[in-house]
Amino acid sequence: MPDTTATIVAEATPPGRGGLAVLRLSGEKSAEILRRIFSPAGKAAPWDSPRHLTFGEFLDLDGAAVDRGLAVYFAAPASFTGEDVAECHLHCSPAVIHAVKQACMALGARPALPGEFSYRAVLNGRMGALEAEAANEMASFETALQAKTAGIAVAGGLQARLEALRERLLELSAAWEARIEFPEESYAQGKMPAREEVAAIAAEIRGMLARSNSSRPLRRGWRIAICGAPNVGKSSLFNAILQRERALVTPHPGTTRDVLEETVDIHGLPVILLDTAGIRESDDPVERLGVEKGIEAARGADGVLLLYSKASGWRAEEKDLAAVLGGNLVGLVETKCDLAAGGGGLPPPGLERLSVSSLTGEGLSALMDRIAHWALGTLPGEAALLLNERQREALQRAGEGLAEAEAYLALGNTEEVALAGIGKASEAIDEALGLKSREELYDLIFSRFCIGK
Ligand SMILES: Nc1nc2c(ncn2[C@@H]2O[C@H](COP(=O)(O)OP(=O)(O)OP(=O)(O)O)[C@@H](O)[C@H]2O)c(=O)[nH]1
Ligand SMILES: [Mg+2]
Repeated sequence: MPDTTATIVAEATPPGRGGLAVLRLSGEKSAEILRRIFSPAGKAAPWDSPRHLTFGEFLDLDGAAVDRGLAVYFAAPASFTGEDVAECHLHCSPAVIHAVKQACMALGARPALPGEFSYRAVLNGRMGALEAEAANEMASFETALQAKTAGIAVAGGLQARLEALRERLLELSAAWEARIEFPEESYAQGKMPAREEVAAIAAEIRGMLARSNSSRPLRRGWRIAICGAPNVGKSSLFNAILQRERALVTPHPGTTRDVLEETVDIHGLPVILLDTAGIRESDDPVERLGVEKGIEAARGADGVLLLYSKASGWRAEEKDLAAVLGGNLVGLVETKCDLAAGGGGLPPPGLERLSVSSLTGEGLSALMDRIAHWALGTLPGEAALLLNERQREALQRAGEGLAEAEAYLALGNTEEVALAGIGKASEAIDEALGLKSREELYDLIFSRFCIGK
Protein backbone atom coordinates (compact mmCIF):
# COMPACT_ATOMS: atom_id res chain seq x y z
CA MET A 1 0.00 0.00 0.00
CA PRO A 2 1.43 3.39 -0.89
CA ASP A 3 1.92 5.76 2.04
CA THR A 4 -0.76 8.40 1.88
CA THR A 5 1.05 11.16 3.73
CA ALA A 6 3.59 11.95 1.02
CA THR A 7 3.05 14.66 -1.53
CA ILE A 8 2.97 13.03 -4.95
CA VAL A 9 3.73 14.33 -8.43
CA ALA A 10 3.04 12.98 -11.93
CA GLU A 11 2.08 14.02 -15.43
CA ALA A 12 -1.70 13.99 -15.76
CA THR A 13 -1.40 14.03 -19.57
CA PRO A 14 -0.07 11.13 -21.66
CA PRO A 15 3.53 11.07 -22.91
CA GLY A 16 4.14 12.08 -26.51
CA ARG A 17 3.83 15.18 -28.63
CA GLY A 18 1.13 17.71 -27.95
CA GLY A 19 0.43 21.32 -27.13
CA LEU A 20 0.39 21.11 -23.36
CA ALA A 21 1.41 18.81 -20.57
CA VAL A 22 -0.13 18.97 -17.11
CA LEU A 23 1.97 18.13 -14.08
CA ARG A 24 -0.11 17.45 -11.01
CA LEU A 25 0.87 17.58 -7.33
CA SER A 26 -1.26 16.31 -4.47
CA GLY A 27 -0.56 16.44 -0.74
CA GLU A 28 0.35 18.78 2.07
CA LYS A 29 3.42 20.25 0.42
CA SER A 30 1.68 21.16 -2.84
CA ALA A 31 1.34 24.88 -2.06
CA GLU A 32 4.83 25.18 -0.67
CA ILE A 33 6.34 23.45 -3.71
CA LEU A 34 4.30 25.55 -6.12
CA ARG A 35 5.58 28.73 -4.44
CA ARG A 36 9.13 27.62 -5.17
CA ILE A 37 8.68 26.52 -8.77
CA PHE A 38 6.23 29.16 -10.01
CA SER A 39 6.62 32.89 -10.21
CA PRO A 40 3.32 34.64 -11.04
CA ALA A 41 3.49 37.33 -13.71
CA GLY A 42 1.02 39.64 -11.93
CA LYS A 43 0.06 40.34 -8.36
CA ALA A 44 -2.30 37.40 -7.94
CA ALA A 45 -0.72 34.12 -6.89
CA PRO A 46 -2.45 30.76 -7.41
CA TRP A 47 -1.99 29.74 -3.74
CA ASP A 48 -3.83 32.92 -2.68
CA SER A 49 -6.70 32.48 -5.13
CA PRO A 50 -7.54 28.78 -5.41
CA ARG A 51 -9.26 27.48 -8.53
CA HIS A 52 -8.04 30.36 -10.71
CA LEU A 53 -5.56 29.85 -13.50
CA THR A 54 -2.61 32.21 -13.14
CA PHE A 55 -0.01 33.04 -15.75
CA GLY A 56 3.67 33.07 -14.81
CA GLU A 57 7.08 31.46 -15.13
CA PHE A 58 8.05 27.95 -14.10
CA LEU A 59 11.45 27.72 -12.47
CA ASP A 60 13.99 24.97 -12.14
CA LEU A 61 15.93 24.15 -9.00
CA ASP A 62 18.34 27.02 -9.55
CA GLY A 63 15.49 29.48 -9.89
CA ALA A 64 16.01 29.82 -13.64
CA ALA A 65 12.88 30.13 -15.78
CA VAL A 66 12.33 26.99 -17.88
CA ASP A 67 8.87 27.71 -19.25
CA ARG A 68 5.97 30.14 -19.16
CA GLY A 69 2.50 28.83 -18.56
CA LEU A 70 -0.46 28.56 -16.23
CA ALA A 71 -0.66 27.28 -12.67
CA VAL A 72 -3.73 26.52 -10.60
CA TYR A 73 -4.12 25.58 -6.96
CA PHE A 74 -6.98 23.72 -5.24
CA ALA A 75 -7.13 23.84 -1.45
CA ALA A 76 -8.26 20.71 0.41
CA PRO A 77 -10.88 19.36 0.48
CA ALA A 78 -12.25 20.98 -2.70
CA SER A 79 -9.96 19.15 -5.13
CA PHE A 80 -9.92 15.94 -7.16
CA THR A 81 -8.07 14.03 -4.46
CA GLY A 82 -9.55 15.90 -1.50
CA GLU A 83 -6.03 17.08 -0.62
CA ASP A 84 -4.19 20.27 -1.56
CA VAL A 85 -3.56 19.98 -5.28
CA ALA A 86 -1.46 22.07 -7.65
CA GLU A 87 -1.44 21.78 -11.41
CA CYS A 88 1.24 23.13 -13.71
CA HIS A 89 0.15 23.62 -17.33
CA LEU A 90 3.44 23.42 -19.17
CA HIS A 91 4.41 23.34 -22.81
CA CYS A 92 4.74 19.77 -23.92
CA SER A 93 8.49 19.43 -24.03
CA PRO A 94 10.16 16.47 -22.33
CA ALA A 95 12.99 18.73 -21.13
CA VAL A 96 10.61 21.25 -19.52
CA ILE A 97 8.49 18.54 -17.88
CA HIS A 98 11.60 16.82 -16.59
CA ALA A 99 13.08 20.03 -15.13
CA VAL A 100 9.88 21.04 -13.31
CA LYS A 101 9.23 17.52 -12.05
CA GLN A 102 12.82 17.20 -10.80
CA ALA A 103 12.38 20.48 -8.93
CA CYS A 104 9.15 19.19 -7.33
CA MET A 105 10.94 16.03 -6.22
CA ALA A 106 13.91 17.92 -4.83
CA LEU A 107 11.41 19.96 -2.81
CA GLY A 108 9.91 16.86 -1.20
CA ALA A 109 7.41 15.30 -3.61
CA ARG A 110 7.74 11.70 -4.73
CA PRO A 111 6.60 10.25 -8.08
CA ALA A 112 3.01 9.02 -7.92
CA LEU A 113 2.25 5.33 -8.31
CA PRO A 114 -0.28 4.16 -10.91
CA GLY A 115 -3.80 5.26 -9.94
CA GLU A 116 -2.58 6.96 -6.78
CA PHE A 117 -4.49 10.23 -7.33
CA SER A 118 -7.75 8.32 -7.77
CA TYR A 119 -6.92 6.10 -4.79
CA ARG A 120 -6.55 9.16 -2.59
CA ALA A 121 -9.78 10.59 -3.99
CA VAL A 122 -11.59 7.42 -2.92
CA LEU A 123 -9.94 7.31 0.52
CA ASN A 124 -10.95 10.93 1.05
CA GLY A 125 -14.53 10.26 0.04
CA ARG A 126 -14.37 12.35 -3.14
CA MET A 127 -15.73 9.44 -5.22
CA GLY A 128 -16.66 5.79 -4.93
CA ALA A 129 -14.21 3.05 -5.90
CA LEU A 130 -16.50 1.84 -8.69
CA GLU A 131 -16.84 5.34 -10.04
CA ALA A 132 -13.05 5.74 -10.15
CA GLU A 133 -12.76 2.38 -11.85
CA ALA A 134 -15.36 3.25 -14.48
CA ALA A 135 -13.71 6.61 -15.16
CA ASN A 136 -10.39 4.86 -15.67
CA GLU A 137 -11.92 2.32 -18.05
CA MET A 138 -13.58 5.08 -20.01
CA ALA A 139 -10.12 6.09 -21.23
CA SER A 140 -9.78 2.81 -23.13
CA PHE A 141 -13.16 3.07 -24.82
CA GLU A 142 -13.10 4.27 -28.37
CA THR A 143 -16.65 4.37 -29.61
CA ALA A 144 -19.61 6.51 -28.64
CA LEU A 145 -21.77 3.71 -27.28
CA GLN A 146 -18.95 2.32 -25.14
CA ALA A 147 -18.33 5.72 -23.64
CA LYS A 148 -22.03 6.22 -23.03
CA THR A 149 -22.35 2.89 -21.28
CA ALA A 150 -19.29 3.56 -19.14
CA GLY A 151 -20.86 6.92 -18.37
CA ILE A 152 -23.90 5.10 -17.02
CA ALA A 153 -21.63 3.09 -14.74
CA VAL A 154 -19.95 6.29 -13.58
CA ALA A 155 -23.35 7.72 -12.79
CA GLY A 156 -23.73 4.99 -10.22
CA GLY A 157 -26.13 2.42 -11.69
CA LEU A 158 -23.92 -0.51 -10.85
CA GLN A 159 -22.97 0.85 -7.45
CA ALA A 160 -26.64 1.20 -6.49
CA ARG A 161 -27.44 -2.37 -7.56
CA LEU A 162 -24.53 -3.83 -5.65
CA GLU A 163 -25.38 -1.77 -2.58
CA ALA A 164 -28.96 -3.06 -2.70
CA LEU A 165 -27.69 -6.65 -2.84
CA ARG A 166 -25.38 -5.97 0.07
CA GLU A 167 -28.27 -4.59 2.08
CA ARG A 168 -30.43 -7.65 1.41
CA LEU A 169 -27.62 -10.00 2.45
CA LEU A 170 -27.06 -8.03 5.64
CA GLU A 171 -30.75 -8.17 6.50
CA LEU A 172 -30.84 -11.87 5.84
CA SER A 173 -27.89 -12.67 8.07
CA ALA A 174 -29.15 -10.33 10.80
CA ALA A 175 -32.52 -12.13 10.80
CA TRP A 176 -30.85 -15.54 10.87
CA GLU A 177 -28.48 -14.57 13.62
CA ALA A 178 -31.42 -13.34 15.68
CA ARG A 179 -33.17 -16.65 15.17
CA ILE A 180 -30.08 -18.59 16.17
CA GLU A 181 -29.83 -16.42 19.25
CA PHE A 182 -33.50 -16.80 20.20
CA PRO A 183 -34.62 -20.07 18.63
CA GLU A 184 -37.72 -20.48 20.79
CA GLU A 185 -39.31 -17.31 19.51
CA SER A 186 -38.93 -17.87 15.81
CA TYR A 187 -39.52 -21.61 15.65
CA ALA A 188 -42.44 -21.25 17.98
CA GLN A 189 -43.96 -19.10 15.25
CA GLY A 190 -43.33 -21.95 12.82
CA LYS A 191 -41.31 -19.79 10.44
CA MET A 192 -39.26 -21.51 7.76
CA PRO A 193 -35.76 -20.31 7.01
CA ALA A 194 -35.75 -17.65 4.31
CA ARG A 195 -34.89 -20.00 1.48
CA GLU A 196 -36.93 -17.96 -0.96
CA GLU A 197 -34.92 -14.83 -0.22
CA VAL A 198 -31.62 -16.67 -0.75
CA ALA A 199 -32.93 -18.01 -4.05
CA ALA A 200 -34.14 -14.54 -5.08
CA ILE A 201 -30.77 -12.90 -4.38
CA ALA A 202 -29.00 -15.71 -6.20
CA ALA A 203 -31.32 -15.25 -9.20
CA GLU A 204 -30.61 -11.52 -9.22
CA ILE A 205 -26.87 -12.20 -9.29
CA ARG A 206 -27.25 -14.76 -12.07
CA GLY A 207 -29.29 -12.19 -14.01
CA MET A 208 -26.58 -9.55 -13.62
CA LEU A 209 -23.90 -11.97 -14.76
CA ALA A 210 -25.96 -13.05 -17.77
CA ARG A 211 -26.66 -9.44 -18.67
CA SER A 212 -23.01 -8.58 -18.38
CA ASN A 213 -22.16 -11.57 -20.53
CA SER A 214 -24.40 -10.48 -23.34
CA SER A 215 -23.13 -6.92 -22.95
CA ARG A 216 -19.54 -8.08 -23.38
CA PRO A 217 -19.27 -7.14 -27.06
CA LEU A 218 -19.72 -3.54 -25.95
CA ARG A 219 -16.44 -3.76 -24.12
CA ARG A 220 -14.41 -5.88 -26.50
CA GLY A 221 -16.25 -5.30 -29.80
CA TRP A 222 -18.53 -7.54 -31.89
CA ARG A 223 -16.46 -10.03 -33.87
CA ILE A 224 -17.87 -10.44 -37.36
CA ALA A 225 -16.28 -12.87 -39.84
CA ILE A 226 -16.53 -12.17 -43.56
CA CYS A 227 -16.89 -15.59 -45.18
CA GLY A 228 -17.62 -17.07 -48.54
CA ALA A 229 -16.23 -19.02 -51.47
CA PRO A 230 -12.92 -17.87 -53.02
CA ASN A 231 -12.93 -14.71 -55.11
CA VAL A 232 -16.41 -13.47 -54.13
CA GLY A 233 -14.90 -10.18 -52.91
CA LYS A 234 -14.41 -10.72 -49.16
CA SER A 235 -11.12 -8.83 -48.91
CA SER A 236 -12.49 -6.07 -51.12
CA LEU A 237 -15.47 -5.62 -48.80
CA PHE A 238 -13.17 -5.76 -45.75
CA ASN A 239 -11.08 -2.94 -47.28
CA ALA A 240 -14.15 -0.97 -48.33
CA ILE A 241 -15.55 -0.99 -44.79
CA LEU A 242 -12.17 -0.07 -43.29
CA GLN A 243 -11.72 2.55 -46.00
CA ARG A 244 -8.13 1.51 -46.63
CA GLU A 245 -6.28 -1.16 -48.55
CA ARG A 246 -5.58 -3.42 -45.60
CA ALA A 247 -5.97 -6.84 -47.31
CA LEU A 248 -4.47 -8.07 -50.55
CA VAL A 249 -6.96 -8.22 -53.41
CA THR A 250 -6.21 -10.07 -56.64
CA PRO A 251 -8.27 -11.68 -59.38
CA HIS A 252 -6.88 -15.07 -58.32
CA PRO A 253 -9.16 -17.23 -56.17
CA GLY A 254 -7.37 -18.30 -52.99
CA THR A 255 -5.54 -15.01 -52.34
CA THR A 256 -6.30 -14.64 -48.64
CA ARG A 257 -4.73 -17.27 -46.40
CA ASP A 258 -4.43 -15.89 -42.88
CA VAL A 259 -7.30 -14.41 -40.91
CA LEU A 260 -6.96 -10.62 -40.87
CA GLU A 261 -8.49 -8.73 -37.98
CA GLU A 262 -9.27 -5.01 -37.77
CA THR A 263 -11.43 -2.90 -35.47
CA VAL A 264 -13.81 -0.38 -36.94
CA ASP A 265 -16.40 1.97 -35.49
CA ILE A 266 -19.81 1.30 -37.07
CA HIS A 267 -22.46 3.80 -35.96
CA GLY A 268 -20.73 4.18 -32.61
CA LEU A 269 -20.30 0.44 -32.06
CA PRO A 270 -16.92 -1.28 -31.84
CA VAL A 271 -16.77 -4.02 -34.50
CA ILE A 272 -13.86 -6.37 -35.12
CA LEU A 273 -13.98 -7.48 -38.74
CA LEU A 274 -12.29 -10.72 -39.75
CA ASP A 275 -11.29 -11.29 -43.37
CA THR A 276 -10.99 -15.02 -44.02
CA ALA A 277 -9.75 -17.36 -46.73
CA GLY A 278 -12.24 -18.39 -49.41
CA ILE A 279 -13.69 -21.73 -48.38
CA ARG A 280 -13.22 -24.60 -50.86
CA GLU A 281 -11.69 -28.06 -51.13
CA SER A 282 -8.03 -27.69 -52.03
CA ASP A 283 -4.98 -29.87 -52.67
CA ASP A 284 -2.69 -27.07 -51.61
CA PRO A 285 -1.76 -27.71 -47.95
CA VAL A 286 -1.24 -23.98 -47.26
CA GLU A 287 -4.64 -23.07 -48.64
CA ARG A 288 -6.22 -25.93 -46.68
CA LEU A 289 -4.73 -24.55 -43.49
CA GLY A 290 -6.10 -21.11 -44.34
CA VAL A 291 -9.56 -22.55 -44.93
CA GLU A 292 -9.48 -24.37 -41.59
CA LYS A 293 -8.43 -21.19 -39.81
CA GLY A 294 -11.18 -19.26 -41.56
CA ILE A 295 -13.87 -21.72 -40.50
CA GLU A 296 -12.53 -21.71 -36.96
CA ALA A 297 -12.61 -17.90 -36.89
CA ALA A 298 -16.18 -17.90 -38.19
CA ARG A 299 -17.29 -20.37 -35.55
CA GLY A 300 -15.64 -18.31 -32.79
CA ALA A 301 -17.10 -15.02 -34.06
CA ASP A 302 -20.26 -13.38 -32.76
CA GLY A 303 -21.65 -13.24 -36.26
CA VAL A 304 -20.95 -14.06 -39.90
CA LEU A 305 -21.42 -12.11 -43.10
CA LEU A 306 -21.86 -14.72 -45.82
CA LEU A 307 -20.86 -13.41 -49.23
CA TYR A 308 -21.64 -14.66 -52.73
CA SER A 309 -21.09 -12.77 -55.95
CA LYS A 310 -23.79 -11.61 -58.31
CA ALA A 311 -21.55 -12.64 -61.20
CA SER A 312 -21.48 -16.28 -60.21
CA GLY A 313 -24.78 -16.41 -58.35
CA TRP A 314 -25.88 -18.76 -55.58
CA ARG A 315 -24.23 -22.12 -56.28
CA ALA A 316 -23.94 -25.48 -54.57
CA GLU A 317 -20.87 -24.10 -52.71
CA GLU A 318 -22.92 -21.31 -51.21
CA LYS A 319 -25.66 -23.69 -50.20
CA ASP A 320 -23.13 -25.85 -48.37
CA LEU A 321 -21.56 -22.81 -46.69
CA ALA A 322 -24.94 -21.54 -45.52
CA ALA A 323 -25.55 -24.93 -43.94
CA VAL A 324 -22.20 -24.82 -42.11
CA LEU A 325 -22.07 -21.12 -41.10
CA GLY A 326 -25.70 -20.03 -41.19
CA GLY A 327 -26.16 -20.39 -37.43
CA ASN A 328 -25.24 -16.83 -36.52
CA LEU A 329 -25.72 -14.96 -39.72
CA VAL A 330 -25.48 -11.16 -39.57
CA GLY A 331 -26.48 -11.01 -43.21
CA LEU A 332 -26.28 -12.56 -46.61
CA VAL A 333 -24.36 -10.27 -48.96
CA GLU A 334 -24.51 -10.32 -52.73
CA THR A 335 -21.23 -8.74 -53.84
CA LYS A 336 -20.14 -7.15 -57.11
CA CYS A 337 -23.64 -5.82 -57.71
CA ASP A 338 -22.14 -3.50 -60.32
CA LEU A 339 -21.69 -6.54 -62.59
CA ALA A 340 -24.32 -8.32 -64.65
CA ALA A 341 -25.84 -11.44 -63.13
CA GLY A 342 -24.00 -14.53 -64.31
CA GLY A 343 -24.97 -18.17 -64.01
CA GLY A 344 -25.98 -19.70 -60.70
CA GLY A 345 -29.30 -19.14 -58.99
CA LEU A 346 -30.70 -17.02 -56.21
CA PRO A 347 -30.49 -17.80 -52.49
CA PRO A 348 -33.56 -19.40 -50.95
CA PRO A 349 -36.30 -16.81 -50.38
CA GLY A 350 -36.19 -17.09 -46.59
CA LEU A 351 -32.74 -15.48 -46.46
CA GLU A 352 -32.75 -11.71 -46.63
CA ARG A 353 -29.88 -10.39 -48.72
CA LEU A 354 -28.12 -7.09 -49.23
CA SER A 355 -26.49 -6.14 -52.52
CA VAL A 356 -23.19 -4.29 -52.39
CA SER A 357 -20.39 -3.23 -54.65
CA SER A 358 -17.02 -2.58 -53.07
CA LEU A 359 -16.03 -1.02 -56.37
CA THR A 360 -18.74 1.67 -56.54
CA GLY A 361 -19.69 1.79 -52.85
CA GLU A 362 -23.31 0.95 -53.64
CA GLY A 363 -25.14 -0.73 -50.75
CA LEU A 364 -22.33 -0.20 -48.25
CA SER A 365 -24.27 2.20 -46.09
CA ALA A 366 -27.25 -0.18 -45.93
CA LEU A 367 -24.80 -2.91 -44.91
CA MET A 368 -23.47 -0.72 -42.07
CA ASP A 369 -27.04 -0.14 -40.91
CA ARG A 370 -27.66 -3.87 -40.99
CA ILE A 371 -24.51 -4.62 -38.95
CA ALA A 372 -25.36 -1.99 -36.32
CA HIS A 373 -28.96 -3.19 -36.10
CA TRP A 374 -27.82 -6.78 -35.67
CA ALA A 375 -25.20 -5.83 -33.03
CA LEU A 376 -27.65 -3.83 -30.94
CA GLY A 377 -30.09 -6.72 -31.22
CA THR A 378 -27.59 -9.01 -29.47
CA LEU A 379 -27.51 -6.76 -26.38
CA PRO A 380 -29.76 -7.64 -23.45
CA GLY A 381 -33.25 -6.19 -23.65
CA GLU A 382 -32.75 -4.18 -20.46
CA ALA A 383 -29.95 -1.66 -20.27
CA ALA A 384 -26.52 -3.13 -20.95
CA LEU A 385 -24.44 -3.88 -17.90
CA LEU A 386 -20.69 -3.55 -18.13
CA LEU A 387 -18.97 -5.52 -15.40
CA ASN A 388 -15.20 -5.67 -15.61
CA GLU A 389 -13.31 -8.92 -14.96
CA ARG A 390 -12.76 -8.06 -11.32
CA GLN A 391 -16.41 -7.29 -10.63
CA ARG A 392 -17.59 -10.33 -12.60
CA GLU A 393 -15.31 -12.64 -10.67
CA ALA A 394 -16.49 -11.22 -7.33
CA LEU A 395 -20.15 -11.61 -8.31
CA GLN A 396 -19.50 -15.18 -9.37
CA ARG A 397 -18.06 -15.88 -5.93
CA ALA A 398 -21.10 -14.26 -4.33
CA GLY A 399 -23.28 -16.60 -6.39
CA GLU A 400 -21.26 -19.60 -5.20
CA GLY A 401 -21.71 -18.56 -1.58
CA LEU A 402 -25.46 -18.35 -2.04
CA ALA A 403 -25.55 -21.70 -3.83
CA GLU A 404 -23.77 -23.24 -0.82
CA ALA A 405 -26.31 -21.69 1.53
CA GLU A 406 -29.18 -22.94 -0.64
CA ALA A 407 -27.72 -26.44 -0.75
CA TYR A 408 -27.37 -26.56 3.05
CA LEU A 409 -30.90 -25.37 3.57
CA ALA A 410 -32.23 -27.86 1.03
CA LEU A 411 -30.58 -30.64 3.03
CA GLY A 412 -32.52 -29.52 6.07
CA ASN A 413 -29.56 -27.95 7.85
CA THR A 414 -30.04 -25.10 10.20
CA GLU A 415 -29.42 -21.51 9.22
CA GLU A 416 -26.33 -21.58 11.38
CA VAL A 417 -24.59 -23.80 8.84
CA ALA A 418 -25.94 -21.88 5.88
CA LEU A 419 -24.75 -18.57 7.33
CA ALA A 420 -21.21 -19.36 6.20
CA GLY A 421 -22.35 -19.25 2.57
CA ILE A 422 -24.11 -15.94 3.15
CA GLY A 423 -20.93 -14.58 4.75
CA LYS A 424 -18.95 -15.61 1.70
CA ALA A 425 -21.47 -13.90 -0.57
CA SER A 426 -21.41 -10.68 1.48
CA GLU A 427 -17.65 -10.58 1.44
CA ALA A 428 -17.61 -10.99 -2.34
CA ILE A 429 -20.16 -8.20 -2.80
CA ASP A 430 -18.06 -5.92 -0.57
CA GLU A 431 -15.13 -6.72 -2.76
CA ALA A 432 -17.10 -5.95 -5.93
CA LEU A 433 -18.03 -2.63 -4.34
CA GLY A 434 -14.42 -1.89 -3.46
CA LEU A 435 -15.27 -1.85 0.25
CA LYS A 436 -11.93 -3.17 1.39
CA SER A 437 -9.24 -2.04 3.74
CA ARG A 438 -6.96 0.70 2.46
CA GLU A 439 -4.12 -1.61 1.49
CA GLU A 440 -6.32 -4.22 -0.15
CA LEU A 441 -8.18 -1.54 -2.06
CA TYR A 442 -5.03 -0.24 -3.70
CA ASP A 443 -3.89 -3.68 -4.87
CA LEU A 444 -7.37 -4.67 -5.95
CA ILE A 445 -8.22 -1.68 -8.10
CA PHE A 446 -5.82 1.23 -8.35
CA SER A 447 -2.54 -0.53 -9.02
CA ARG A 448 -3.93 -1.31 -12.50
CA PHE A 449 -4.50 2.33 -13.39
CA CYS A 450 -2.05 4.44 -15.33
CA ILE A 451 0.37 6.82 -13.65
CA GLY A 452 -1.05 10.31 -13.16
CA LYS A 453 -4.63 9.04 -12.92
N1 LIG B 1 -16.58 -5.45 -60.37
C1 LIG B 1 -16.29 -5.72 -59.11
N2 LIG B 1 -15.21 -6.48 -58.83
C2 LIG B 1 -14.93 -6.76 -57.54
C3 LIG B 1 -15.74 -6.27 -56.47
N3 LIG B 1 -15.22 -6.72 -55.32
C4 LIG B 1 -14.15 -7.46 -55.65
N4 LIG B 1 -13.96 -7.50 -56.97
C5 LIG B 1 -12.91 -8.20 -57.69
O1 LIG B 1 -12.98 -9.58 -57.43
C6 LIG B 1 -11.69 -10.16 -57.33
C7 LIG B 1 -11.53 -10.90 -56.02
O2 LIG B 1 -11.61 -9.96 -54.96
P1 LIG B 1 -11.12 -10.28 -53.50
O3 LIG B 1 -11.60 -9.18 -52.62
O4 LIG B 1 -9.67 -10.59 -53.49
O5 LIG B 1 -11.94 -11.61 -53.22
P2 LIG B 1 -11.82 -12.61 -51.98
O6 LIG B 1 -13.17 -13.13 -51.72
O7 LIG B 1 -11.12 -11.96 -50.85
O8 LIG B 1 -10.90 -13.76 -52.59
P3 LIG B 1 -10.02 -14.86 -51.81
O9 LIG B 1 -9.20 -14.18 -50.76
O10 LIG B 1 -9.19 -15.41 -52.89
O11 LIG B 1 -10.97 -15.84 -51.27
C8 LIG B 1 -10.72 -9.02 -57.50
O12 LIG B 1 -10.26 -8.99 -58.84
C9 LIG B 1 -11.55 -7.80 -57.20
O13 LIG B 1 -11.08 -6.64 -57.86
C10 LIG B 1 -16.86 -5.46 -56.81
O14 LIG B 1 -17.62 -4.98 -55.97
N5 LIG B 1 -17.09 -5.23 -58.15
MG1 LIG C 1 -9.43 -12.40 -49.83
